[in-house]
Order: sequence, then C-alpha cells, then structure tokens
Amino acid sequence: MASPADRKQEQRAASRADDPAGGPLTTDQGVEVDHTDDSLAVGERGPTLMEDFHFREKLTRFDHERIPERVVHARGAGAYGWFEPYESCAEFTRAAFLQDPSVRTPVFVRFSTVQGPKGSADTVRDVRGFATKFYTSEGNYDLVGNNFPVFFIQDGIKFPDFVHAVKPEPHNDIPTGASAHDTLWDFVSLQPETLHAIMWLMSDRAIPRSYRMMQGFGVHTFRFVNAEGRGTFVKFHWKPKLGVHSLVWDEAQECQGRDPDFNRRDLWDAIAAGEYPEWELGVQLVPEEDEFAFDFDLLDPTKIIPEEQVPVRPIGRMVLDRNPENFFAETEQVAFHTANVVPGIDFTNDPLLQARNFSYLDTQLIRLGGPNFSQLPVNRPVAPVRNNQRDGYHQSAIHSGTNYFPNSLGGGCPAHAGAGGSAYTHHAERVDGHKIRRRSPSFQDHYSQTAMFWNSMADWEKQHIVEAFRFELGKVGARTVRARTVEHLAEVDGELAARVAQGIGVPEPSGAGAPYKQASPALSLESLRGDGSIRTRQIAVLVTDGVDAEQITSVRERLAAEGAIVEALAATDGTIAGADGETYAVDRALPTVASVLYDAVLLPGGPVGTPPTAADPDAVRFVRDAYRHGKPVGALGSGVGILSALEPEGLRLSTEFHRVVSDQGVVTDTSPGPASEEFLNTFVDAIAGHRHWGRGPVRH
Ligand code: HDE
Repeated sequence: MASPADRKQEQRAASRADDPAGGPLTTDQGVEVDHTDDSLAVGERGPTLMEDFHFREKLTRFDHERIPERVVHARGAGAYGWFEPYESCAEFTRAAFLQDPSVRTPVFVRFSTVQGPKGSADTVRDVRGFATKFYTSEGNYDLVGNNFPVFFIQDGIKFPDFVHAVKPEPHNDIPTGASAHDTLWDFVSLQPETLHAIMWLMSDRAIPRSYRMMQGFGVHTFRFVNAEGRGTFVKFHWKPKLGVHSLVWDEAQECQGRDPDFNRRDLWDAIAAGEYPEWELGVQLVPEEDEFAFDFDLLDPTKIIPEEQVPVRPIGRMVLDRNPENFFAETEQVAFHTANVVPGIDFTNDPLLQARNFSYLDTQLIRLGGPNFSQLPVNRPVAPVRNNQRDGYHQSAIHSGTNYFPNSLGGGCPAHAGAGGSAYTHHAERVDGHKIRRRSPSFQDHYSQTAMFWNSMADWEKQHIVEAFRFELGKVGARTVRARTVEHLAEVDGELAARVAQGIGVPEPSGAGAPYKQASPALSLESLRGDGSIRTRQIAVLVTDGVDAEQITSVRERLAAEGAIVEALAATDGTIAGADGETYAVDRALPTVASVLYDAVLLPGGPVGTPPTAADPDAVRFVRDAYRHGKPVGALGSGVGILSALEPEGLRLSTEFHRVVSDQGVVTDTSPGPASEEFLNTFVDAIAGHRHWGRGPVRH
C-alpha cells in the first residue's frame, strides 16, 4: 500500500488537467478549435459576430479568472512535504499521525505576509503566517500558526478593529504592505494588549531572511487528549533546521524593489534544487492540574510560556520537498481552518481561538464561492469522506443513494462511527458560568512579558527594535499618537521609551513603570542559530577580466562543498578572461542583481597591483551595501584593495600582508594564488555567523 505521503500525490495526480496525448486546442465543451487569433467577423474589417462562441467563451472565462483575495494573509507561497514523529506521543495524544515514527503524513504548508495584498512585496515588516495542513489517516488537521508566538489582541471580537487599523487607510488605500501609519499606531496606543506582539513586530523576526529560516508557533494553548481521555495543554513550536535569520531593515526595504518575490523565490528555488527545508515540531506540555500555576493565563494569546519554565520537547520533523504545480489551484485555493482537528487534538477556551474556529470556515465560503471547497485537490483529505452534505455551488462529486440520517433505504449508511473507536470526541471539559461580556482579570497584565522580550534581546537586537519604533512612529502624522505610544513603552522599559522618544521628537516620559527583570534567553536570535551550516547561502563573487581564476575555483569548490550557492557576477553577462588566459562563465550581470539578494561577497584579486573590480561602480556599491548590512566580505590578493572604498564606512584595513586577517566578518588575505585552508575556514565561519554587528556605522 502506498504510504500516506504518496497517497496525497496520487490523489493529486488524478486531478491533473494535462492531456498526456497532447491533442489539439478545444473549447470547454471539447470541440476542436482551428484558429484562436482572430474573432469571427463579417469580412476582414467588419463587426464581430455574436455567434462566435469560441470568442465569447474565451473572454468570459478570462473575465472570471479572479477570486477575492484573502482578507488577511493575501500574499503567500506554499509547498508540499511530509511530517514524521520521532516516537509515539500516545502518552499525551491519540492523534494517529503522532504515533508511529515509520508513518509519514503528507502536508501542505503556506507561508504568508498579513497586511499587504496578493501582489505586495515579500520583505515587508510584518508577521508571517505559517499554516500547515496535515492530510492524516483520520482526516485533515490544520495547524494555522504564525512566526510570532503571541498575537495582537486577546479576543477575536477585536479582530476586525485590529485589521482595519493595520490595513491601508480607507480614504487613500495607503500604505501597501506596511504598518507605519497613523491608524495602526492609534489603535496600538489605545490598546496596550497589542504591545507584546508589537515588540515582536519591531524586532528582526518581522523581516525573515527566508521562510526556511523562521520559527512557527501555534500561538494558542491547545489541548492534547490521549486514549484514556486525559487532557494536556499544549503549545506548538516549529523550529527551522537552518536556524532563525533575518534581514536588516535597510536591506529589506531595498529588496522590496530589487526582488519583490524574494522569499517566495527562495522557497521555490531551494525545493527545486533538492535543498528541502526542514523544521522540527516541538511541544510545550502542561498537565491540566497546572492550569493556574503560571503568573499569566494559559488562555491569553498575548503570552508565551517561557521555554526556561516549560522546555520545548521535540516530537517530530517536517520536510517540504515538492513545489506546487499550479499556484492558483493549490496555493491560492488552499483553505485552512483552525477547527480542522483530528481525534486527540482539541481546543481551549482562548477567546481568540474560539473566534477563529468560526471565522475560517466563514471566510472560505465567500472566498472560494460556496461550500464544496473541500473537494478541491489541495483541500481534499486522504481519509475517506462519507456524509449527507450535498449540492451547493461547484459540487463535483456524483453522490448516489440516500442523503439523510437515519435511513433504512440506504442500508443505514453512512452509520455513526462506533463509540470509543476512531471517531472524534470533544474533550468533556466542565464549564459553568454566567453569560457576561468581560475580559478576565487574569488577562490584564500587558507589560511584564513585553518587558521580558525586550530584556531578552542582545544589544544589537535592542538597537534594531529602537530603530524600528523610530521608523514606524516617525511616519505617524499625529504627534499625540506618537506620545501616547511612548508612554506605554515607558510602562515596559524606561530606557526603551527614552531611546524611541529621542528619535521621534516627543518628550521623554518622566515616570518609568515597574522595573521588570525577567528574561528568556531562548527569545534572542543569538540562541537560534540552527545547525550552523551555510547550506543554500547565496555567495556573490565579483569578477572581471584579468581575475585570478585559481582563487575563484578554490573558494567556489569549498563553498559548494558546504552547500552554498556561488555565483560569479561581472559587469556584463557572458564570459570573462581569467589571468591565465582561459575564459570563464559569468552567472549574472551586475546591473541585474544587487547585494541585497546575496548573503556574502567575495572579491578575488588579479595578478596586477590594482583590484580588478575597483573601477566598476556597481561592484563598489555592491561591496559597500554588503558591508553596511553586516554581511561577510571576503577578499583575496589584490581584491583586498577594493575594501579601501569602505574606509569612510568605518572599516579599518589591516596593514598585515600575506596572512589571513578576520575582523567583524571581513576576511582578507593579500596572498596571491588559491585561497588557503585557513582563509576558507574563516570565511565559512563568517558566513555561518550570518551578520556582523560590531562594525562601524552599519545601516540597519
Ligand atoms: Fe487568521 N485568518 N485570524 N490568524 N490566519 C485568516 O482565513 C482570523 C490569527 C493565520 O495561508 C483568514 O483563509 C481571526 C492568529 C494564517 O491560507 C481569516 C483571528 C493566527 C492565515 C482569519 C485570526 C492566524 C490566516 C483570512 C482572530 C496565528 C493564512 C483568509 C480571532 C496563530 C492561512 C483565510 C493561509 C488567515 C481570521 C488570528 C494565522 C479571515 C478572526 C492568532 C497563517 O479567516
């Protein structure tokens, strides 16, 4: 029998629309068409005829190609893959896909930004969606998470307000893919429950280097239920094997123009190249009897459980190994729903989660035009579907027999699943109370975990947060809103508030709030370096005629062996002539790329005293940008000379010759000839370090 991972692909294959025989063009009715370039008209210059059914069908179909984009998370990219547990989780949950390490469950994952429309740029400052559909043997399970572990509001009834505030302003539809505007910050300044998530939004987590290099979180506290009916609270974490890495803000902004598809292209290219991204699924487990053991409420989605308090226990891994074949059919039409759960996974009374359990089905009905969207190939479970749900728009199944329960005429089918078997049973939580509209007092502390996040950051992360607040609030026209926000920040941390205030022209708040001391080191990017490899890192080598080809080859071979992608860039595409007189292929022309599209740059030398690329302004700009953005810069032989262009940026070039010198990710060796082992090791380490923050006046 095919493994479930294959079963999804087999099912998908059955929906492929290609004609393997490759027959001629037809209408939707299968009538062959001999000419699709001119409409049927009276004479060569006469009016078009109504009778041209092919013309009318073609235009009508085109007119109807669009569906409404998602009201949030409109822009996304997806991929198929599989999940396997490390060992049985039967002690905590009866979910079948978490029992057997030899069973792989197929998945589809969609990553997204939240604020911008479908056509907006990838590298905006925003939360990223991280939604996973597990096609389990017991039905579909959707873990619809984000790359932040906390949300902006506590109760789903506020969601329309929050989304209206962050979306482009209603009068002019500005800004696209950005939160730096008055209405969002007006909302934030009046709604301190947003602050914890806002800290994440101002941090580098909001500008990931790659979807493959970000964490995912279920956010809410969910509930595992085992075969005996025992519940355990659970928080879900995805941890990327490649580590968590971000862009710098200046770079992210430039990238929006240089390659608006930066993140989706990265995902696509990696999978196409067989570099399958991988995440570990971890859980934080809290026994039900410990529900009140914390100084925050487990039901409050603006809080995390610090990992130092409840460690994240790894339970399995997910690998994405297949790009979709059709963006619209699959990535656009995939429909996630928090209420798609399987036996062994249940909800809690988190009011945000409860609202989501209503909203996702509701939104699919309008977005996908009716109730039959679960028949679309990407949404179809691999588990059998039998019920009396019928008809409606876009019904594509041909049902037969009875359509009600109970029945005798249909042999009683489909019958109830037997109690105690594999059917879903809701956790029998006892609930008792008055009907009220009131936020729980246990949800009232908005500052201590916000401060914990700030306290946990490395100095460079704090600096980036301050600069992000200054950027965002600096774009807010209403000074009252700026000042009110800073007053809330003073409740979090006096120093944070003062540093932000200094940059946006509002008075520094006088009274600071409670001095919160708690920190969670697991929150800093410094603790999330992953496997430390440089796999799939993009390394630019700037080349020109006369360059030392041996140097390039020595670096290229080593970096390629480490899994990095090395590209030779020259002023024009085609070939260059190396110092040895041989011709070498250029991968891309410098004017078609930019430093922001690469992780590191190498400057090889030539036999003559001057650095070969120093005369090319594009090359100089490339290196300067890489340096400003904290990226590793390697230079060999006379290639080191180009670095003198960085002295105004604060670079102090070493006066030592013919040895490897490494300072803040700038690795040089003026020796001619192939790169030494020491140089290569040091350069690889610098690339693995991602960014180097101790440089002079770096552009964040
Ligand atoms: Fe969503 N959210 N959300 N959300 N959300 C949607 O569903 C909603 C929330 C998340 O790639 C919508 O199909 C409400 C938290 C992701 O297709 C919609 C509330 C988290 C995606 C919706 C939240 C998320 C969505 C829009 C507050 C992280 C993209 C289109 C009660 C845990 C899924 C759609 C994809 C999409 C509603 C809050 C994550 C309207 C009402 C918290 C990753 O149904």
